[in-house]
Amino acid sequence: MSDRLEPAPNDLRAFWMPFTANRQFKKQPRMFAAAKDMHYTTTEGRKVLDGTSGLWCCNAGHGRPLITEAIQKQAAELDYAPAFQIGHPKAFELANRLVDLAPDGMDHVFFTNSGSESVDTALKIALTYHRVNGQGERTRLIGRERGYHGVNFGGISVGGISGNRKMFGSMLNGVDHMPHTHFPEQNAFTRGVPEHGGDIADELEKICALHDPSTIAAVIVEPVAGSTGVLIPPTGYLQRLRKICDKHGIILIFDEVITGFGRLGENFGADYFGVTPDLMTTAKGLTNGVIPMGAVFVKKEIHDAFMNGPEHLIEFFHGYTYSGNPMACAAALGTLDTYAEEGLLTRAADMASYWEDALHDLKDCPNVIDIRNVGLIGAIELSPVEGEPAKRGFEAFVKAFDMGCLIRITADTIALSPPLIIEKNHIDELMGCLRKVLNEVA
Ligand code: PXG
Ligand code: PLP
Repeated sequence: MSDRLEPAPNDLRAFWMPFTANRQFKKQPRMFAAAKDMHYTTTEGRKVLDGTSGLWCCNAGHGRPLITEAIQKQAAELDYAPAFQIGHPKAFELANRLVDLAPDGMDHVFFTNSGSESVDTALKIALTYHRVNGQGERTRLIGRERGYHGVNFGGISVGGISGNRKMFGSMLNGVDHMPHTHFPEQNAFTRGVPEHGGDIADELEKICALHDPSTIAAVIVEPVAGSTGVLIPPTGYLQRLRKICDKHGIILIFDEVITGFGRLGENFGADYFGVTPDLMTTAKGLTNGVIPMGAVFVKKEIHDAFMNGPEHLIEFFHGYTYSGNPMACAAALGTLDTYAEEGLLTRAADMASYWEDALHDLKDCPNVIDIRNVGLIGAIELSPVEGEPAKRGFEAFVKAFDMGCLIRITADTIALSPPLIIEKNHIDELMGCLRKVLNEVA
């Protein structure tokens, strides 16, 4: 890292920032100029503890040498190779390494550039699979209220966050939504997986009855809903979904963009909950967030159903200019090496109980109405200011940043997902900072 930090720019007009309160930001900018391990450094040279792994993606922390070296070497050796009809060695090596990490039977990987692209790719694989399998009438897609599946049209159609949908017209046809799994009255302040509510999965049976199951292509859920404020599935819920999908020949997609790559203390959420989906969407932790990349994991039977017809013809009419981009592959391989060398994919399991205790200690802070945790994920839900939802949450975010901690907020819920390299002293520092923040927000 160079000693000199890049100065803050003084003209902020042109950049229309994503998912940002642009006018507020430009009056009071927050900018990072550097990052190493557990900390960011702002353009003023102030250290900020990373409580969120960037945006849930820098699972190995920042500035990790194996990743940096892999990218530098790759840029000099092979910068880009066409993604269609031509390959390069690292894409194949990476795909093999990934399927070795995946649940048994998920033997193939399709590369994308983000979680949103992984989701739209998985929906297309599901639809095409039924077509090539002689069940072309299966066209309906089922998501869930409060689900987040990225921002592309497929993802917002199956997604269940109203703010991400309401401006964008009718989206995809033939989509329905299951109810969400959040039961604060029964489950508030549960440590880990909540007991109440697993039977809400049976609502899927009602949806099947309504539309006739033979019209349904796929069901997509996040094993743990992250973006919507950390909703942990009640005991038995995912098992029930799996059973209903099996009964009706419906493809079950787990969106593992957040839960993949060690967040819960196992390779994937599927491993943690002991339920194997048919397709699994990933991104984020795949490259430690360093270079954009996503991957869809596919069960052998689904992949093999495509491998028909004349061999010179394309089997799946889908792909991105940057699918399996060499730089992204190098970053991913450096990331997997880092995870393996440091045992990071299971480290959340070692830290989870200390994390849980420290988090739930904040129960007595003002305005706290729920605390939730699983693996190295935490959420603190605050009561909204009357008539001004999201205000208290936003104030907490700004205060925490000023006090040296990076947190995420969804409306009035604080979400935490620190790098998996976190030590106990960092957990103490983060919770200490949050206690001060919560005592100060009005
Ligand atoms: N699926 C899931 C489950 C996600 O969490 C996406 C898809 C989309 O990934 P891309 O790479 O297209 O952003 C996500 C992304 C937050 C937050 O603070 C969450 C995400 C992204 C940014 C912020 O909750 N999740
Ligand atoms: N728009 C145009 C005009 C294009 O030519 C392409 C790709 O060739 C795309 C969009 C899609 O870009 P990407 O493959 O990076 O998703």
